[in-house]
Amino acid sequence: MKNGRAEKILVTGANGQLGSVLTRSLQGKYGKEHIIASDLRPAEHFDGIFELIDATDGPNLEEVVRSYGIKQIYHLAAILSANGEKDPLRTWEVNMKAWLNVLEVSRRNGVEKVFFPSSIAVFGESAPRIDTPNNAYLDPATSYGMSKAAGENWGQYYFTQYGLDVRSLRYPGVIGYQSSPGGGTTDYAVEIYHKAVRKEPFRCFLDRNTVLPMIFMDDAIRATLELMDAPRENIKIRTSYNIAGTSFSPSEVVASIREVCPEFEVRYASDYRQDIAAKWPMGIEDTPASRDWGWKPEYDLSKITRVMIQKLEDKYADALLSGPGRIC
Ligand code: NAD
Ligand code: AKB
Repeated sequence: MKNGRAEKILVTGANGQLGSVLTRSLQGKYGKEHIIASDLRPAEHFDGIFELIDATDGPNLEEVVRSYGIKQIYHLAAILSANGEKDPLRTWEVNMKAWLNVLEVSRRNGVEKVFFPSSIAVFGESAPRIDTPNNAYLDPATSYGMSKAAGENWGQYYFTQYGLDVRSLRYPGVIGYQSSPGGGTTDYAVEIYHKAVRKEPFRCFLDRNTVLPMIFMDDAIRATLELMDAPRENIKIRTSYNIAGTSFSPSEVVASIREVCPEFEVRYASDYRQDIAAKWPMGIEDTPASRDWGWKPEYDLSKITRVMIQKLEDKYADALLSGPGRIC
């Protein structure tokens, strides 16, 4: 906000799981006329300003940034971990090229603040898997994780070399009822709720005891906005901040769902995504985020389950025989 007037903000990857919810939150906070949503694909049922941008196309990105006089960019466009392993070189190419375009276009065109979503995927076998500290050694095992680790360092580089106010969070797996996940290793933890509410059996692609860090969408969005609102001098970490939400395994989420839907059926059939998950932390330590800008999560597993089931029951109510509130 400058002189009481909201600045123009660009969101890349705005059609995605996080991007679609973040865009609506930004519209609510700053006004629809100040938010420019963008993605590779046209947006469906979107109310607001939308531009088709392939973030790997620097001139296209620069033209939009100039024409709207963009002052902040939330760069969410990326290929995620599981899809990323199907074509690792393309994942590196897309994720790195898009991010370097965002940084360079920002530097050249007076963009003041940039958000980069990193991930627990930056950690690999050398980091402690329990309470992984912010400054643990990074040896990611996926192309996606390598692009996020390199991306964090590029963000820090543009901050130290050019003073660009780059801020970043390492999100755990994000769970929300508002949107569908886009090809990650933690996607099971969203799909499982949809299956439970639709009374369909769930085939889990991770082993039952694989504990991973997770965060509820509302916490993830609030963390993003709180980080971006914090005074510049409070941001001591310019690579990326760990943020913890909660941690659980597939069997724990199943138990939590069965408290509400006792008939829920699950079969375990792990695939290549189990190998990715096995090298990620089980829980991350986020003291720097709470110390520097006051981060505190609000959702644990039982609260996530309660809200997911309630909201998805509402969503599917028309299609379900038992009607709202009586799904299980
Ligand atoms: P998603 O896959 O749901 O959405 C990504 C969006 O980016 C898609 O709409 C896709 O069309 C778009 N996109 C891909 N390539 C593009 C390009 N070249 N130009 C423009 N748009 C392009 O992902 P998400 O879950 O919304 O994640 C958003 C960001 O947050 C990503 O950077 C991701 O790495 C990060 N993140 C997500 C999670 C999570 O659990 N969702 C966890 C950690 C980090
Ligand atoms: C993925 O599984 O790829 C994402 C992430 C944790 O970065 N959800």
